[in-house]
Amino acid sequence: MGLLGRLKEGLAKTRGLLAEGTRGLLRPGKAIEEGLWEELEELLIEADVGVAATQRLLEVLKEEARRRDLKGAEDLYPLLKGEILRTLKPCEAPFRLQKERPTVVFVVGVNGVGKTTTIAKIAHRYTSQGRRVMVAAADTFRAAAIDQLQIWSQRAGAQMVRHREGADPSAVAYDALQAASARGYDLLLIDTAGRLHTKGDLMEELKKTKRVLKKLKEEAPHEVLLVLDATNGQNALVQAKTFHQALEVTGIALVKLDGTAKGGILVAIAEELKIPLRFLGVGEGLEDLEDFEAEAFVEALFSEGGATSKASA
Ligand SMILES: Nc1nc2c(ncn2[C@@H]2O[C@H](COP(=O)(O)OP(=O)(O)O)[C@@H](O)[C@H]2O)c(=O)[nH]1
Ligand SMILES: [Mg+2]
Repeated sequence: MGLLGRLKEGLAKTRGLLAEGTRGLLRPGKAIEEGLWEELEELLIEADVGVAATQRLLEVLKEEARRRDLKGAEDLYPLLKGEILRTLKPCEAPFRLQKERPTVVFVVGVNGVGKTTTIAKIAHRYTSQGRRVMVAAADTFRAAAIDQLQIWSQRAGAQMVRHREGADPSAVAYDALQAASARGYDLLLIDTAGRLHTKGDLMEELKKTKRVLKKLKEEAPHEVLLVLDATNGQNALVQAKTFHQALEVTGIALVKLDGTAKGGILVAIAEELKIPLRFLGVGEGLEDLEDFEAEAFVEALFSEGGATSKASA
């Protein structure tokens, strides 16, 4: 399946809610009147677009409708699609390796969001391109977490640095960076623990690991990649704010976009955080990782694919 195909498939449920919902609402024959705005507002909120983005989208649409003296709701549909694209576009900044080796990616996020899986997918992408990838098991909280990363790195063809369970995460990260630098690895991905973000000590521990990396190499980490689970909806936004405040997140991977109708959260993230969206996760396999491209995303989101589609003109 092609790139856009997989993305389209992953976004099926979000599309059902957001695109088919708005197409149903903004259909030919329906007039622009007060009730319509309320219905549209409800729909956008339900699709997890978030309060801030919803309010702004409505303002822009109302203003355009006034300015152009629009009467039919169907004229709002392309405007909405265009405005969502404009909101997402500034966050389009795909992940790239640095010229100097290794590019260091510090991967953070709440427990269970998909950090380890995403690391495996990124590792796989680069080993497939002939790059040398190292992963660091700095989630030392449970032995099972270390073993899980080991299995994934083997499958992805990446080298792994591990210490025993309960070891100091900073020490693992430090050793890995030293090894990756000495041996000329292209990419170092650091896995971390994600016990509840409400516990202050997790943030302190992560901050410490970041400091330790910096001590060894001024530019490291090149990326603080926050993994967010799309199925968490608005809660993902809350997590993002907490992590960003503590760690200055430089990139986001939004995963589990498959099988959720909450893909609209991407619009909320773009509206409120303006942090580059590096990756989209659309499944549990090594290949299920996409770069975020605003046009492709909006196309996939508003396409009329599937059995329920009408023939497009
Ligand atoms: N459907 C789906 N599941 C995912 C995706 N990414 C991760 N998962 C699943 O989420 C669960 C937790 O992932 P894991 O990487 O262990 O999370 P971590 O605790 O943050 O390291 C696993 O069952 C993964 O298979 C995704 O993009 N789509
Ligand atoms: Mg993990």
